Amino acid sequence: MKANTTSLEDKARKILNNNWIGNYTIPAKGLYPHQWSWDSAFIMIGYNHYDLLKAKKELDNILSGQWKSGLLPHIVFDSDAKGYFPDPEYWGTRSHSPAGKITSGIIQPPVHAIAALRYYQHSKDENTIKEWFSKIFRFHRYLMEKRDPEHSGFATIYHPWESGFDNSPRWDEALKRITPEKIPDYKRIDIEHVKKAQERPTDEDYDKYIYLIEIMKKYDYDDEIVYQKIPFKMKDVVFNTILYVANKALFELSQIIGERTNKISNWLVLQENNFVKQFCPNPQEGLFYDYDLTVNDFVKRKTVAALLPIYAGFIDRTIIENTVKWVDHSHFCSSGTCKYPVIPSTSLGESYFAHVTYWRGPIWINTNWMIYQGLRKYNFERQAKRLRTAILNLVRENGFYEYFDPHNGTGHGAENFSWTASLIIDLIHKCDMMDLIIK
Ligand code: 2M8
Repeated sequence: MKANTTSLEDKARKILNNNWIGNYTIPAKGLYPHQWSWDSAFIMIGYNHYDLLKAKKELDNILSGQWKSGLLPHIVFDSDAKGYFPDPEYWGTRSHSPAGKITSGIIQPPVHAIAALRYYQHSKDENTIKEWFSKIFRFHRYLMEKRDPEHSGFATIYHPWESGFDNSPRWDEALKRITPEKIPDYKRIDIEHVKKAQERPTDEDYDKYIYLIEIMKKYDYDDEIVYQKIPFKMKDVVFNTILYVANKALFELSQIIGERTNKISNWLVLQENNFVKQFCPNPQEGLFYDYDLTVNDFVKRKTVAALLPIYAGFIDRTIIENTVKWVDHSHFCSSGTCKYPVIPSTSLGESYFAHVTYWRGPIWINTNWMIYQGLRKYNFERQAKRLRTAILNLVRENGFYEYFDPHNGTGHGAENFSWTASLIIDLIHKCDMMDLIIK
C-alpha cells in the first residue's frame, strides 16, 4: 500500500516538473501555454509539500500581473508562447497590465490566500507573507468593494470564465438570453488539442464568451460601467465559497504579520450573516445555487457547485447534513453506474448532464478536493475517507487527466494536468495543514 502511494506522488511531482517553465507552471502542455490564476494557487498547494522555492515563485509570478485597481487577472501571459486563443494582444489590456507583463482582463476564484497560508504553515517565512499580504488584500478589497456594489458580502462575476467552470449548465439560461452583436473574426485553437471537439465548449458558447469580452474592452474594463452594461452578472456560489475561505486565510495571515485590519473581520461577519439567504433558497433541500442579478433569481441547477459550500465550514450543521445526503446520492456517483464514488461536475439525473463535456458532467479533482476538506471540517469521516480513497484510485488507475468520465473513469481533456497532480500530492498528505485554520 505504502509503495503504491509513493509512486503516485513521484508521478505527480514529475508532471509538475515537466510543466514548470522557469517562474511558474503551465496547466498543461499544448492546450494551456500560459499561467492561470486559480490553477497557480492549486499548483502551489502541491509544491508546498516538497519545493518551497517553486511554491514562492509560482505565487510571485501570478501576483506580478496585478492591476492598480487590485484586479488579479485570470491569465498572466508568457510572451513567447504561441497557440492559445484569446491571445495576449486580443485583450487590449496594455494600459492596465503592469510594466513588462501582458494579462487578460478578467478574474478567477481567489484561492491565493489559502495557498499562501499553507506556504506559511510549511515555511514559517514571515517576510514573504509580508510581501504577499498587501497584494492579496488589495485583490480581496477589489472583490468585496468593486465587485459588490450591493454590499451583499459577495463578489459578482461578469463572465463564465471568471467562475473557472466555463461551460457549466449553471450558465446556460443566462447565456441563452444573450445575443452576440458584433464580434471579431477569430479562430479557436483549443479543439485541436483534445480527442474530440465534444470535450470542449461549443462554437456558440465561444461566440458569447468573446462577445462578453468585447463589451469589457469597449469600456476599457471600467468596473462601474461594465457593471451597468454587461448582460452576464452572477453571484457565483463557488467563487464566493472560496472567497469566504480565502478571507479566513487572509485574516490568519494578517495575524501572523501583525497587520491590524478590521476590514477582513467585517467581511467575514457580513458573509456569515448573508450566505444562506443569498445562496440557499431551501435549507431542507440542502442545495446552494448561484444568484443571477440580471433576472434576480436563483439558478437552480443540480451541479457540484450546489454542494460546494460545505467547504466554507461555518454553515449550520443541520443544513449541511442535507447537503451531505447528496454526496451520498447515486446521482452524484456514490453508487450505481459510476466506477468510482467521486463527485461529477453535474448530477447524473439531469438532462443537461454530459459525461465527457468539460464542466457539464466529468469529474474534476479540484472540486472534489474542496468537498473532501468540507466533509472533514464537519467530521463526516466515512464520506471523507471514501472520497479521498476513490480520488486517489481514479487517478492512479486512469492517469493525471484534466477531467474524467464519471461512468468509467477514463481521462479527457488535457493529459498530465498540473492541478490534478498537485492536489493529488496534497491528498496523499491528507491536506493536513488545512486543519490549522483557527475557526
Ligand atoms: C479552463 O478555462 C480556460 C479559459 O480560462 C479555457 O478553457 O481555455 C477552465 O477549466 C479554467 O477553470 C482553468 O483555470 C483553465 C486552465 O486550466 O482552463
